Amino acid sequence: MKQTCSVRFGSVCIAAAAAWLWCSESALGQALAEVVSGAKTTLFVTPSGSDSNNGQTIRTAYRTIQKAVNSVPRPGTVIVVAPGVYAETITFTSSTRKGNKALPMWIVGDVKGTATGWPAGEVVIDGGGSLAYGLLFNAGSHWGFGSLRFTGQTTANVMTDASGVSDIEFDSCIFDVTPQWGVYFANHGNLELRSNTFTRSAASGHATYLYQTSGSEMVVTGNRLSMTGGDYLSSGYRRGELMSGGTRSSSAGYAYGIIAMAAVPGSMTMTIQNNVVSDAYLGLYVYNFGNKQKASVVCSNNTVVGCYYALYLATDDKTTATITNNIAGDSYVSTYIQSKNAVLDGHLAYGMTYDPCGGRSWSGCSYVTVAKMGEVILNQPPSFADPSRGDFSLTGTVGIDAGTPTGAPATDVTGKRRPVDGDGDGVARVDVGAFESEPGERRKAVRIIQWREMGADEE
Ligand SMILES: [Ca+2]
Repeated sequence: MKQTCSVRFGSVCIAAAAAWLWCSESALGQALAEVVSGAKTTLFVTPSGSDSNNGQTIRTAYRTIQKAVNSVPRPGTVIVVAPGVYAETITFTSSTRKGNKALPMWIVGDVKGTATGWPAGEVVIDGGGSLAYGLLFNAGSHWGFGSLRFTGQTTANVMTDASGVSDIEFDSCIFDVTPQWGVYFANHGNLELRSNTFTRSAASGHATYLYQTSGSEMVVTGNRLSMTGGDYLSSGYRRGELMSGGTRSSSAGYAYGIIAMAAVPGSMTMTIQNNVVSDAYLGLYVYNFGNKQKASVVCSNNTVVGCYYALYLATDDKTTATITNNIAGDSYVSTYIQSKNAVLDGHLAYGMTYDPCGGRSWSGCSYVTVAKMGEVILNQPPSFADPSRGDFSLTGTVGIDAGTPTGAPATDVTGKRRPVDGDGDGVARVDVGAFESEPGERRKAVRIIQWREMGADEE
């Protein structure tokens, strides 16, 4: 596939995927620092450690994360991992100790070096192009993972297909999506994905596949991904092309962005907010069918562009849905909603290659079935600050102060409080999309945390 190299260093192309390897300071810093400081027990893993140590001090650290996981003495244990490369698959089995709701376990990358005294740097779980998984859950509950980078796996960065895996959280991690899957979670219980970044340099691979069949809660907030790196709108998805003739699942043709599905025995809430997705076959897919009791979905303030389907949301009649303040644009089908008990409001749709509603009001359009249709802004393209670098903050007037308070998260994808009075009329209103803009704010450059060289065949 011909791609444009937007940034060069000498003769080396360092653009595309590289532009996506950034994350918000707020997400990386505070919450995980609190996790470390609140630990009941701390175990350490460093590149110079040894698995014959006791892991209880930095000087007596383990070498592998697996050894630390196997040695956890009690709930509330935090495993602090020093910057470096860890070439292993970390497996959770029925004999792995479980946390509980009050005292979860955490594995935290000490990317700033403050907890281990090591020089700041990434904490990389590296499959080396030969290991199938970075994390493999055959069992396990109440484990969290923060500030880790997963790269070099061949099948999935993170995998479970086992019932009984529940209350797993990923916060501020980076997933270099494998040629098949990034986060593959099926038949699991409660799951939270917060402030993670997904990148892809291979020609195939899906960011997520989430299908929850037990528990009561799924949270997917503040994640960012592009299936074509920084080559914004370079894929054929928005023109209705599937690319490379792929057919389904792990093949090249249908790159999934966020796939969030649930069918559980009890009551269920899904919260899908502040995600930024571009250039995928299915950008944001929310599917809530087969629940035995009442379910609710809040899908708000997401920015999804450059897809075949940008926002695709379908629920059964037991489910109520709040679908507000989303941007779904520059896509073949921007919006497909089948959710009888849904409210759709503050919705910005534009750049529809195929417009099933014929450019008219969406009332009565079979592609959008909801109980209550609020404001839909049609065919007014917003102006994004720097989308090829993942910065989809609004710089023009379209979409600013155009949202509804209903369903809006209290902060935006960067952690900024919302609403802000972005149009200067003295009234603070929520913006549509994942970013909340200041009036006349000079955009702060996103923080690039690592460049990656692109393969020659992609130049
Ligand atoms: Ca605003």
